[in-house]
Amino acid sequence: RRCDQMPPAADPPLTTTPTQDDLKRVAAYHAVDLVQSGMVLGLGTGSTAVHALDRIGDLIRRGTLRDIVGIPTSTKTEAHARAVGIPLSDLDVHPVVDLSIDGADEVDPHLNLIKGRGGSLLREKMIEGASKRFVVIVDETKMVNLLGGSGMAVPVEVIPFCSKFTMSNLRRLFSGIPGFHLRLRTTPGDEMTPAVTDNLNHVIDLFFEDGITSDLDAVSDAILKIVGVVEHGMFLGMATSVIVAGKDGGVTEIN
Ligand code: ABF
Repeated sequence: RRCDQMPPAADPPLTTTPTQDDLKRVAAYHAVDLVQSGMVLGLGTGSTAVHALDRIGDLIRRGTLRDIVGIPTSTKTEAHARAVGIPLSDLDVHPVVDLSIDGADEVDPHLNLIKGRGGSLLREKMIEGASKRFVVIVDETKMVNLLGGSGMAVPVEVIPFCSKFTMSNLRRLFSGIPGFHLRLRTTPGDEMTPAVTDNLNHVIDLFFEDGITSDLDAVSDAILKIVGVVEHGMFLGMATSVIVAGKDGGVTEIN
């Protein structure tokens, strides 16, 4: 892997003591430096990606970026992109995406990712998988040695029909792994109601206490084989590069 220090983005927005949100913004601005007029862009979801949306909208308004088409990875992103003036489309009309920019929950040294804490993993995977280039933007807290090792769940999107049945099949699949547990994601503030994704599905969060120590592709295949599973939040071998903003103000691109 190459690891390059990046020069400052066009408008460094940092104050003297950067907050985590400042770092997210720095990573996002660096990624937007890669955007060129005429591109079809995959627009990510989450608190890091939102800075990229704001920046793209700003550059469109200033006339620096022209003829941009954005493909949003969630209804939330769609609304935000519309509000900041990014023209929108979808994969049916634009099946090839030039560049996608999105955050992640965890990034391992091989640039494998866990995504989907925000519940948008299915559309993200479709759009980012259709991208010639997929640039991930994170602050340094997202870098891990082993996926799942920071206590982050691997989200699995499942159809709502008998999701408890699907959950037992997932439990059985990982029953031999010490410290493994799982739970149906619920709506914030209402533990009785399952959370519902943009695709009207449910999410089961898988927790691997010591991180995922077995082969990631094998884990991925095994999850996808369970009938009722729609997709999971492990994005393996998909990222082209990862832009990491550090507390020391340095920005690194790993590819
Ligand atoms: C989305 O944003 C998700 O896939 C991922 O869960 C999340 C990262 O969120 P944040 O940038 O808010 O930390 O892309």
